[in-house]
Amino acid sequence: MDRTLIIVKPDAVQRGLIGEIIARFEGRGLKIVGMKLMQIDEALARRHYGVHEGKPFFEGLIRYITSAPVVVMVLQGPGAIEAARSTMGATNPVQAAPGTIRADYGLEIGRNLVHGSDGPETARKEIDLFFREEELVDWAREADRWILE
Ligand code: DAT
Ligand code: MG
Repeated sequence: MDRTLIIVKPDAVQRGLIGEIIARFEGRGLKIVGMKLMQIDEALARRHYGVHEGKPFFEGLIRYITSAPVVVMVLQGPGAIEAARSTMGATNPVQAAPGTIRADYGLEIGRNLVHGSDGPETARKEIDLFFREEELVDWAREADRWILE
């Protein structure tokens, strides 16, 4: 089963949108197999966003993601990466489709509320970066037979 790493970013936590954002993913049928509130330190932020190092927005991105607590989650389900990305919407909230998290709650690319892994390899790397194996819970959800054929 596919897994993806989601981060409810500092702006979303500060704005009281944790529950709203989790509900979008949960309602869609993605299963939460890991979740915690934490404050990302600079070293972890630089590793997580390593692919963007050197870009003009990089230092601002590091300041933003370390500026307040975040909620990190591992979501599981068929096509979890793509499903989560489409629920999030485009990177720039003004270009995101209405109904997506970023469109419904955001206006600027630097305050876009939520992170989701962009591919299977990134997902594996990001999950390892944020969670120890024993922090992930492999549980049977009773509703699965009504969500998954
Ligand atoms: P995504 O978060 O949709 O995967 P990304 O991986 O390209 O987008 O970029 C990571 C984050 O960096 C993104 O959520 C917001 C910020 N960012 C990306 N491009 C930016 C830009 N041109 N200006 C400012 N911030 C940017
Ligand atoms: Mg990305």
